[in-house]
Amino acid sequence: MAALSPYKADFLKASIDGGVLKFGSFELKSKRISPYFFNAGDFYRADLLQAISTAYAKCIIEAHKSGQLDFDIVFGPAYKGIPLATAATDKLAQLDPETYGKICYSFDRKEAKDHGEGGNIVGAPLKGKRILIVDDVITAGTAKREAIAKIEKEGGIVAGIVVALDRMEKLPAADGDDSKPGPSAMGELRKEYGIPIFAILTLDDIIEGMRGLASPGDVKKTEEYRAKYKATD
Ligand code: OMP
Repeated sequence: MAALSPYKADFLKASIDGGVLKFGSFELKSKRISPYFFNAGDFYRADLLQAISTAYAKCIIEAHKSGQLDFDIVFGPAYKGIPLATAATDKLAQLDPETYGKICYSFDRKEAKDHGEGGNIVGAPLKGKRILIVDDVITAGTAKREAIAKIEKEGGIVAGIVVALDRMEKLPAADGDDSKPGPSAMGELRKEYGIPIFAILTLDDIIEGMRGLASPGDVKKTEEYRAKYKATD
């Protein structure tokens, strides 16, 4: 496998050094027990926020330049997506003010507000605009489906999704038998909505980059987890 590009390698190192990417034993939303966990809520220190916003911005710029992504608004689903989308918008304008100086951000409320300005959305109105969803992790894709539904209800057009980590896992089997091969959440979302989805890091990237940064035991357990749960696409 090719070495990680410099911005991905920097981001992985910052995530491990900052304790955002942890190794151990963690129960996921899906109930799978994972030897690693990425908690985007832990990017709360200024230098870590800089690291993640730089990585999102570089990933978005790369996707934009490749012609696969065009957008007007960066949308962060509540709660964890909110600081990520806001910081990414700020970083985009810092890195390339001419292209991204007028890009907007927006996010949703978990509870609808019925007084004051009301509504479910804070920030730029979504109606008729191309929306880029910025979120933390894709495992089964449920959280992204909810965000897409909210955006479409507001009249926005979902242009794409950028996440910090694609865990590359097969969707949980309907019959509970996880030993069979299966498609990924990312692949299914791409097909279902016809939108491009980008990840700063994938599980393959983590395994490639963690050697030297994590213990050989953690590398081995993460490889075993990948062998068990990696999707076919
Ligand atoms: P889905 O793609 O909808 O399953 O959502 C993934 C969600 O799982 C994230 O938004 C987190 O709440 C949580 N999660 C992590 O934050 N980090 C991980 O490494 C793994 C998970 C997870 O539970 O799968």
